[in-house]
Amino acid sequence: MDEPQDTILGRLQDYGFKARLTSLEHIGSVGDELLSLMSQGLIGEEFYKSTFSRMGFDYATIMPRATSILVVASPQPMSTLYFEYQGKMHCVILPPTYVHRELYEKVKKALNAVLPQYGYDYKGVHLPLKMLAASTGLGMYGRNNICYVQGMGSFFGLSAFYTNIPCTSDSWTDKAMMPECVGCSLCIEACPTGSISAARSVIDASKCLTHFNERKDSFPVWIEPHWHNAIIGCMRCQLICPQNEGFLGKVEHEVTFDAAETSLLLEGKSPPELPDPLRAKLDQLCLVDWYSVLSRNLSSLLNRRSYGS
Ligand code: B12
Ligand code: SF4
Ligand code: SF4
Repeated sequence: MDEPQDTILGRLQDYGFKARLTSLEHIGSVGDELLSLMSQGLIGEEFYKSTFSRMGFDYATIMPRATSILVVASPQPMSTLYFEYQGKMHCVILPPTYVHRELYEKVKKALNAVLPQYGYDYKGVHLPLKMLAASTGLGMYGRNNICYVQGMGSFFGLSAFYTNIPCTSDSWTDKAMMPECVGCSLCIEACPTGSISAARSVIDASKCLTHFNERKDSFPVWIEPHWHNAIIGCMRCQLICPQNEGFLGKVEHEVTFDAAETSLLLEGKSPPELPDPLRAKLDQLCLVDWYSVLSRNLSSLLNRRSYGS
């Protein structure tokens, strides 16, 4: 007879997710590895503090009865946004994972439908997700440091949950880079900021375009206007990757902003001042969460395009 773990993972697969279960005992080694990366200078101290100090390593306070960690990959294609500006329609990418509420709700719906039937429960937790996916064999790293899952390319969101599902067959394994990366350097060449390097396996996150366009500070002068390619984040190292070829045609949401809406966004009016239909569009796309950088990012993209650079 199948163990509960196999039945549950199979049921989640029927919902379109890929998932792995691992014992809670590995949580300490994830924390240790991050500390070691920091001591080797591969991740900065400030980045370590701001990103990982608020993560949920302390499982006892989150779910005292937890015995395992469930890592879930949920497919999510890009979305395309159309902005009417100066008499032209401009198509702009919203990369996978930013429409996060919808993604997370779908996973939770599946977990709620499956786990209680077998007498188990779960708690969502903020942990280093790529490390967990790679360490459970759910995915493999690309040279671009993005995680790839079979059948999804890199177009998916990851989430992790503490659970009390007994981990009878632990999926913990050595992390691996995709074999296809050997001899390939397309993402290195496509990265406008030089964040990816053949010499080190960890990207220089402090140079990544996403690092800058997700925060409010003005862009450093060395960032060329024509590098901007998405309303938030950057798609260059994923769009060029041959491993994503089969996943580029799908679009999750297509949303149009007319000239008046584009102009309100560029003005950076505060969300309560926006008309309800515009706020609803931003809300659906989870762009309300990124509102403080939206006007600057949109202006960088539209002006780059207007001047044709
Ligand atoms: C902080 C963060 C960022 C930072 C720093 C990124 C970074 N590389 O660390 C910034 C703002 C730059 C960023 C950018 C992006 N991010 Co981000 N980010 C995160 C966050 C919050 C933590 C990531 C983390 O743990 N970093 C720490 C480093 C040390 O972890 P790591 O990369 O896994 O480290 C290993 C590899 O570098 C590695 N390695 C690489 N190759 C190999 C090969 C072998 C064999 C081995 C052993 C190791 C190895 O060695 C390290 C240790 O093992 C997660 C969400 C979460 N809670 O996990 C999302 C997350 C990782 N981001 C995500 C995404 C989508 C992006 C962007 C693509 C966004 C976009 N479209 O613009 C870019 C991609 C940049 C890139 N090329 O990596 C997704 C990843 C989905 C996926 N398919 O991988 C996540 C999981 C969010 C989510 N909920 O889905 N991100
Ligand atoms: S572009 Fe090439 S090297 Fe980069 S992640 Fe894809 S297969 Fe690997
Ligand atoms: S997301 Fe963009 S800037 Fe960051 S590593 Fe990939 S190509 Fe480079």
